[in-house]
Amino acid sequence: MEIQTIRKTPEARSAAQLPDPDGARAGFSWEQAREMLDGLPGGGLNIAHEAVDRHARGAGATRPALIWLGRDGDRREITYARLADDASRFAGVLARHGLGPGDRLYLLAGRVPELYTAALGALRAGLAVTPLFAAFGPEPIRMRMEIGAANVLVTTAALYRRKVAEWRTELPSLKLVIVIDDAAPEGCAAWTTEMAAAQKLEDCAATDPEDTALIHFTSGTTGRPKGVIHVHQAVLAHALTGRYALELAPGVRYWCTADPGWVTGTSYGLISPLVNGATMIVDEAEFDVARWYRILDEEAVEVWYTAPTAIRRLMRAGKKAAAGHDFTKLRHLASVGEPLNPEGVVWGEEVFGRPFHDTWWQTETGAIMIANTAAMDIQPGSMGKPLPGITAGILRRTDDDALEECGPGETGELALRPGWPSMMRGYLGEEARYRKAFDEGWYLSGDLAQRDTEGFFWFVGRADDLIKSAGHLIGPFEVESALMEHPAVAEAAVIGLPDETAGEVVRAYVALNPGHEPSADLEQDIRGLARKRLGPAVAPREVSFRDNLPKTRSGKIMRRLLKARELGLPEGDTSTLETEDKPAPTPQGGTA
Ligand code: 6R9
Repeated sequence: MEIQTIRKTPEARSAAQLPDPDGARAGFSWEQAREMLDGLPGGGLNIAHEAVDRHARGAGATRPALIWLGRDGDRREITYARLADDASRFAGVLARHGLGPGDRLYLLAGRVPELYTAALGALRAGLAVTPLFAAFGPEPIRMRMEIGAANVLVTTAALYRRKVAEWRTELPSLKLVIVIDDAAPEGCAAWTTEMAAAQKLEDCAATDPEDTALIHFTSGTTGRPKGVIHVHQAVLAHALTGRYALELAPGVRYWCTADPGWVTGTSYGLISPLVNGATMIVDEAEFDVARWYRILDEEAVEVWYTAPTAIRRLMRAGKKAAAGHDFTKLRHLASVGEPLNPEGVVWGEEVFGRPFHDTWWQTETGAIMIANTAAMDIQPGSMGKPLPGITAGILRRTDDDALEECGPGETGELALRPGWPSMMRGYLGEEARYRKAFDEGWYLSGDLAQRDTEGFFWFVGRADDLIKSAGHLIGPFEVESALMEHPAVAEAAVIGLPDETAGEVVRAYVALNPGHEPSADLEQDIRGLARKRLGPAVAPREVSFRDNLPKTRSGKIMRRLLKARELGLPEGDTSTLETEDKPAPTPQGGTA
């Protein structure tokens, strides 16, 4: 189909929070943007204070902060005053256990109100917060809690029993486990008992803007997952980008479908909407076509932030599935996490009367960097333009290993000039890895992209082997390590193969140890082990047997060669496959 520029009406343009992104950039400074925040006495800054306390003390007190939709039909409205109250009480729970600044709290639960209370309470008490996916298996959970030396875990009894209990004693840093349910397993404290026994922590911890607030784990191509450090100051970027890219404002009914285990569900499913005084819809249930249309309609959602995998699944269900619903309240639709096909953008217009607005960012950037804002005309398929305060470039390496900017339409690595408030401050315990992400004053994103003559950015693919499956960023190494634990497996290689709905699916290739023969039973057994260890979101969909896997002379598995072969693509310049620290000069097929 022929995809044309989607032009915004003058009314839409003037109603937008950001009149003209190119114009707004010129007069913009982060210093001035600080007016959006309140701040603590003495120059301190705390995300929880900005997100709830200040609204709870003012005109926003009785406004719903969170509308919670339970899996089984419960519906609860929690006002800003109530949320601030609960968070202060939970901060008191932590203080009562002697926990405070310097300690680390992990969250492992579904999207229940306590998760939001715990995150805000911990920030208020000065702890660093790490949300994990409840769908993770025990292995990724344990690895992330070890790397971060977790001190407190908030979870459910079932998740604790299934995923933590077995190895808990091997993590000495973990002093306290609080389960949200009433009946706590041995060695755990119960949420209601703790909350009843605690005093509210009246004063917010006097955190400095540069104190660690959030640690989000993201995958790397090699080695362990990376703990990305974000500071309280990041809240300024959450505030501003939420307003400009998502049209958030006081009272706006907003639904972010992302789980807080993913950075999107924390930056834009918790902090940004609250800082902007919006009302967030939180749905406990997993994706379901009929349920989602009903929520958009019945909850009168005005701003919706979702992901291409979900959009594709809705598209697949057909337009009929949306029939009979009223979407007239919906003012702004946005997407993140994977390439948004032009068809998806246009489909938004057809079904909701509004196009989807693609946004681009990463765990490392902490907030939206490039976006199609409400006032902009949309080039379907483009990620949009850098927001005010953000400088982006497309770079390539010269023969003498320097960086230079590419011309319009040329593919290179998408890079950003550091300096915005939510830029990561480090990878936990991995200074060298952190430093490697920067060169010549640029942060190198690991994505390949192009910029056109009008300044729109277009995603091309990843420069490395990371896999994006249904929005999850998956490190092949972590999956390979789990496969290697199977006694029959001698070697494993994991790649992403294109998939119509999930974008990419995880596919594993294994070579067997002597004495083992390929069979359907063995395949199932290996896949079963991976699923148990890693959880369904990360485990390979399929495992194929190979006599041997392509390797470099130094013994590194050449995932990209495997992928090129699998997809029947040219194998390209294999010299680039030997190192993992340099982007390949050309995009790899199948990822865009
Ligand atoms: C927020 C988030 C980051 C990687 C990123 C890129 C991919 C994100 C995208 C996109 C194409 C977009 N990605 N947004 N690709 N178009 N609009 O996704 O963080 O999980 O760290 O993933 O996701 O490859 O580098 P994270």
